Amino acid sequence: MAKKKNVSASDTNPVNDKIVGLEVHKEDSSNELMTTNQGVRINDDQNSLKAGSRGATLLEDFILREKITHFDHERIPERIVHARGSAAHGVFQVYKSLAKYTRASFLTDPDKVTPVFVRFSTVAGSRGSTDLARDVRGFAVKFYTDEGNFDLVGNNMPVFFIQDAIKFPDLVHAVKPEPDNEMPQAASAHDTFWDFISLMPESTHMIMWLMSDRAIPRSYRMMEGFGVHTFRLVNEKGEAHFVKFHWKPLLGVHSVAWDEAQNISGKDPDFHRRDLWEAIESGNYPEWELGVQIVPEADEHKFEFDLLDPTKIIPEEIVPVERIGKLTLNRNPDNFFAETEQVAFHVGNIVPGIDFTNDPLLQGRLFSYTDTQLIRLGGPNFHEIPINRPVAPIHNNQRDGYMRQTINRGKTSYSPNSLGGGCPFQAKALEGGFASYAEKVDARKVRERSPSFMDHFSQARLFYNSQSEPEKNHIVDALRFELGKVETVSVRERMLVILAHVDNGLANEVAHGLGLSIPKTLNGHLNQSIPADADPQSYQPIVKEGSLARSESLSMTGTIKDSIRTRKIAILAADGVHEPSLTLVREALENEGAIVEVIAPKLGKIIAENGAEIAVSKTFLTGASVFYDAVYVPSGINSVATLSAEPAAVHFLNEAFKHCKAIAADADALQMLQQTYFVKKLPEDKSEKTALREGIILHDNTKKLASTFIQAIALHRFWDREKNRKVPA
Ligand code: HDE
Repeated sequence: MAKKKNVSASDTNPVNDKIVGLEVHKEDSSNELMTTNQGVRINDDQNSLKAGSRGATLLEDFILREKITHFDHERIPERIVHARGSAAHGVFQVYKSLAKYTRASFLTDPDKVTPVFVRFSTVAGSRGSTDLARDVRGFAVKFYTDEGNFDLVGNNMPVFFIQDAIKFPDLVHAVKPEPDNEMPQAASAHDTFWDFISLMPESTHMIMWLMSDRAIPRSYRMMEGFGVHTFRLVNEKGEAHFVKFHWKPLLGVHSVAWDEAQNISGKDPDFHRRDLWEAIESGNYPEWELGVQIVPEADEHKFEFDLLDPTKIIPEEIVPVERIGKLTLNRNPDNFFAETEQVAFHVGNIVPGIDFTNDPLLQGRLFSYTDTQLIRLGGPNFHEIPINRPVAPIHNNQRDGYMRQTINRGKTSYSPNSLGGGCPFQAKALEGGFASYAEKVDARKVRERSPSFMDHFSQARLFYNSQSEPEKNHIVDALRFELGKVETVSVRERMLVILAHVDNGLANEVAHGLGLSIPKTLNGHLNQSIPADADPQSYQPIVKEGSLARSESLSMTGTIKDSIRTRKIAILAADGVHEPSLTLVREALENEGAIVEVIAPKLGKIIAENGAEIAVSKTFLTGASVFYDAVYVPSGINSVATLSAEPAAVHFLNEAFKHCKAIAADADALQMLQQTYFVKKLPEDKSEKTALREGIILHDNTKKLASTFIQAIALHRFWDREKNRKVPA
């Protein structure tokens, strides 16, 4: 049990109870002889057994048969949603006891280090699809607590498309590739998705998030996570509070540009996977703080939305997020399939001190996750797969089934029993036995939606109004892109009506891009998701204004922008580069924790002006500006001349400009910038203020350049550059 502080999150070779537990299952072939699965040593793994060297292969070749049979069965069904994912091990530690709210041991003992396994994912694409799809990201955390596994199976957006689990198969059928031609892959920009959405106004708030840059994160390490549903925390006395869970990344919340995302998808579809892997390998352990919004039970009905409605947030202005602990990912898996693919999350895995609410989406999920693992992992014993095993011991009367690993001893597998001494015993609450929160239920069985769920637009509007100008423009662009890919005009028009309920300006701008106008009247009702015998009127959205005009935390503008830690910076150079400048800037960046790579016309080394040799990381063929957060061009007459004549180098800069990244160049490297299309937009003065406004740093003093460049990179992007939308690159 992880009672003692046995690991520090920053250990370079972190060990915790879960890691130790996994150890016994590991295999390492170094210096070993090859065997069959029966342990028989293999003498020839190159040739099958034949009747003569040119003869037919013999059926008796058990080595060939075993190898091929295993191979034939190496694939399991991919997850129906969240198929594409990447994961890592880590630890969680609470800052101070939350005993006032919960009895969960991992939330009450600040000395306790709880092992975790976290899987990030996209939703719609297949296992091999791009990381940079416009999509929701899964953020699933398995806490191996000493009281059993607690899974916080969340997303990087705080709301969801639908309010009731019964609509989930419809939503997923609509967003997945269309069934006749299996197109498009990992994309929502197609008719069936928008057809469904345009008939389901409850999805409007989520659509605002999905069309925002939150759907194209810069890194898994730079996105928020949310439990989405309202859960309950229950303390030792049995008192409950409602709770919403948040993950706040310590590197801030940052996204890429849509054009950049599409480029990355072609050049490195593993971009997020690689980023996570490399950060952990290099000791840059990703960190998040766990936040909670706590609401007393008595306040359940005090909000202008329903706490049980998963299409609503509790604005942070109304209930602040209290940061209660830290998650650190500090170890990559050893084997993708065994760990990342076979991990089985379940929103229903809770521990004493945490409980559910009646959110109808959550209630449906409670069924779905076990059910899906049964087919995906092939039987009821998936909890025995090493990555899924709790660190807490398991004792019960469940037995047998496919792939059973545990060898249960004794005669009794039933309870009550006397032959087995009554074992295993039920645990009293004081012994840590789970007791469900005794919520009072007194109701009729109905298939209905509560009227308190019917305000579908006020929070969508709150989200839109809380965005900065560039963020709003990105939403307009995203909608124009997505609806532009929709071929059915009536679907586009229905969406315009929905958007008009959010903001007329938004709807008009999207309409303009689609060459349409917002239809005056809708053919039929806004909400078409109505039971056959219900009054359609009672299912129509309630259109109302929320009391809050803006909520700062919904915009990424105010996120953390004071560090360049783990940011990737390209230095463009060729033979003849001025080595002292290159080295000074490189060292200044690296001192701040950035990762610097030299890009040159060819691999190997470049010879600097002063004869120094500089190793090249990538060429213009293997590197691209979309892999970097910023770019620097050092001086050196020959280097600058070579790069200026190299179209790929000029393109590199043009693209970095287009994607609003910080660009620095020594004054002597100006010739290079003169080849770019943004030459006319170069700042006129060299003041730091201008440089930090424009994101272009030109300086003859390399030291000053470096310090301004560092501040500029920390600002992430200079979205205002997009005001002039003529950005070819
Ligand atoms: Fe999931 N979801 N989901 N989901 N979900 C799955 O379980 C489901 C929902 C989420 O990295 C599946 O093991 C239903 C909301 C994540 O392995 C499946 C409903 C949220 C992951 C399933 C929802 C999520 C899943 C597919 C509506 C955010 C990936 C494979 C009632 C709070 C976990 C699997 C991983 C995966 C069902 C809605 C998050 C089919 C029925 C809301 C992060 O069971």
